[in-house]
This record gives sequence, structure tokens and C-alpha cells, in this order.
Amino acid sequence: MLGEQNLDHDGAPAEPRHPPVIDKPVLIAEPLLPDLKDLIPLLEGIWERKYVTNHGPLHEQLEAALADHLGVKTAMLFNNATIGLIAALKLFDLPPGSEVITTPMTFAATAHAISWNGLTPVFADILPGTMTLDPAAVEKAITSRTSAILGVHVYGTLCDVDAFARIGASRDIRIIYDAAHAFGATRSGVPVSQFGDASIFSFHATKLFNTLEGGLVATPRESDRKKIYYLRNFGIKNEEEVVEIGINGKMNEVQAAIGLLNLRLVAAEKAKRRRLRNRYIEILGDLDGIQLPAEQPEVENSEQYFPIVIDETRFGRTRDQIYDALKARKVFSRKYFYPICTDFEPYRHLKIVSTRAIPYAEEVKMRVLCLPFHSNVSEDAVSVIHDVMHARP
Ligand code: T4K
Repeated sequence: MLGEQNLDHDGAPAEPRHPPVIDKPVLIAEPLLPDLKDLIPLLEGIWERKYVTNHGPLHEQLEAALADHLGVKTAMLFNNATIGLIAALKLFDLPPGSEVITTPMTFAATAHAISWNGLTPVFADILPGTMTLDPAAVEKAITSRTSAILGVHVYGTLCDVDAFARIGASRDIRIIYDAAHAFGATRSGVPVSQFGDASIFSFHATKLFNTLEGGLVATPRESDRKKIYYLRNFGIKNEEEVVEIGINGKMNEVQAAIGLLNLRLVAAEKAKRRRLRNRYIEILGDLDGIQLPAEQPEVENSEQYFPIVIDETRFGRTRDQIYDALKARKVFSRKYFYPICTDFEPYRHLKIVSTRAIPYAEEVKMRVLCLPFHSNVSEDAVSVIHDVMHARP
């Protein structure tokens, strides 16, 4: 029982209604929003100061709080993760036209950030299980023109960071992580942002921690701070000097206010999602042909998404049939990520480099389905999902 409306007077889980009825559509994501009454004093302060953007006091406060929360030396706020990705790639002065190896199993923004930098995306296959970049496929994709690897901790599942660290160390290749889904994830207690040369988080409304729109570039080096600052703010050094080809990547004060308040709520939201994860595992664990999210025992999950992979030959129904059956009962799952990047017009001409005859990404894109995953997924919704998944074909 996760949504407040489903708690009985003792705060204990209430029994679901039978048959379960969904009054309000259950969406894949729902923004975590602070209490309006807590926001108003912060808004009053902004109105009083009349300083609404360009690194205001709330912005600075949030940036420091996030560096601390994420355990990282350099943490720079952005207006969204896409601009953060574009700026992070620019940080390393990668040779124009050089190749950046990435995964096709991601949101379009990952590949677009490479292209916006005048770099060439090269797509490599993903691993069954974690659905993250396959290091062996990456090795196969490396050429003399490779300048970086852009891995994605997709769904909050961590990439094989050790393998990529080895690859990066053995050649002059930057390792950058799109950590849009991995806010607060750790491995053996090490914050995810400690891996690689840079990590980019998304604070979009659909993310565990959100500032409505927003993002963050984190690096393990203090020395990157100044350059990222320039990249975020048009390259302006002072009133008379512009020293970098920067962009406008600034977060405003209202977003920072939401961030400061949401940071207090994240732990509770995460705990509720962890309970939902366990409920899903309970109701789906015994189904033949259903692959649950990869287990990474040493990882503290970011609780961003709950992807399942449906093998229709064993399960008896396809992913699309399940998607439609849930939709008919007002439960809106999402086919993240279908289509994959190599299905999109700008990248359609590119092949996925794989160690297999048919890239795994091509198979799994037809089978993956993300279930609604936030604290307002009620026990009634869980019951609907249970019924749909257990129904006879
Ligand atoms: N890298 C990766 C791996 C990413 O997944 C993303 C973004 C990025 C980079 C880039 O990050 P940002 O530049 O956005 O910071 C959504 C998000 O817009 C996008 O941020 C996210 N990934 C992607 C996976 O999901 P859509 O097109 O699926 O969003 P939409 O509008 O269909 O909303 C999804 C669900 O959330 C709907 O059921 C409605 C619900 N929703 C949405 C919004 C905006 C709400 O309940 N309230 C809301 O305000 O992309």
C-alpha cells in the first residue's frame, strides 16, 4: 500500500477493493511536489530580492546541498539534463567529428547531446539483464577515432563501471555517464558520480528528485568547476570577457526553491518506491517468461523505474498486449525504450555494433515495459497489474 489514500487510520495498509477499481489514471511517473505552504515563504523571498535567476542564493544553496547529498567534488546545476549532457561533452574538448560510443537503449537526449557537439554517435549493444552498454560490444566498436564512451545507468541500473574504467585507462578515451535515472545511487557505498570523468543527472518532473525541469553535471574533480561554470553561462568570465563557447544552462530561483524542498522529501519517496518494488517482485516473481529488473546486490538503487522484460513465447502474451490490457484498466505503463535511438530518423542509418548475430537491443525493445513507479501507485493499481499479468491468455 503506497498511496496515502490507501492507508487505513493506523497508517497500515488497507485491503484493496475487489475487483480493484481505478478511479484516476495511474501514470508511469508522478512529480514529487512539496507542500504549497512550504513553497510560499521561499517564493516571497525571491519576490522580495527580485533576483530570480543567474546563480541566485537559492541556486547556490541547492548546488551545495546536492554536492553534499551526492558525495561529489563538483556539482553544477543545469536547466535540464540535455543541456547538461551537451555541456559535459564539451568540457573535454573532444576532437570534432570523433566517435562517442553509446547505447541505443536510452532516451533520444543521450544521442542528441553527442550530435549537438559535432561528434559522431556510435551505437553498441547492451547486456541481457542489466540492459546497460555491453563492454565487449564497446571494445568491438572502438576505432582510432573513438574519443569517449557515454554509458547510461538506464532505469537506475548501473553500467559495468569497472570494465569501462579499464577501457578508459588503457586508451585515451573519456568515460562519461548519463545518470539521468541514477540520482543517489551508490555501489558498495561509493556514490555513482564517483565513476567516470563526469555524470549527468536529470531533475525533470518525472524523476525521483525533481526541480520541475533541471539537471546536474557532477565530476570527481574540483578543477572542472570553473570551466563548467563558463559552459553553463555563455562563457562569461566578467562584464568584458567571454572565454568559452558557453550556452545558457542556468537553473532559476523558483526551480531551486522546489529542489531545496524536494530534497527533504526524497528519502521518504524512495522508501515508498522500494516497497512498491518489493510488491511488484512479489506479484510477478512466479511468472514464467517475465524477467524482473536486474539485481545488483552491491548497488543501492535509485528507485527510478521498474522495467520488466516479457518473453512472449514463454509468457503466452506479448509486451504490447500487456500494455493495452493495462491501459484498458487505466494503468499506463510505458515502453521505455521503444523505439530505440537507431530507429529514429537521424540515426536510422547507423548499425548497432554487437557481439551477437542479432543485437540484443533489437530483441528487448519489443519486450521491455516499465510499470508505474511512484508513491501514489495504490494497492488497487497493484491488484490490477496482478490480475492482468496472471490472466489466462
Ligand atoms: N538521458 C536519459 C536517459 C533520459 O531518460 C532523459 C530524460 C534525459 C537524458 C534528458 O533529461 P531532461 O533533459 O529531460 O532533464 C520523459 C521526460 O520528459 C524525460 O525527462 C525522461 N528522460 C523520459 C524518460 O521521460 P516523455 O516524453 O516520456 O514524458 P511524458 O510527457 O510522456 O511524461 C511521462 C509521464 O509522466 C506521463 O504519464 C505523464 C507524467 N507526467 C509528466 C509530466 C511532464 C506528470 O504526471 N506530470 C508532469 O508534469 O519523457
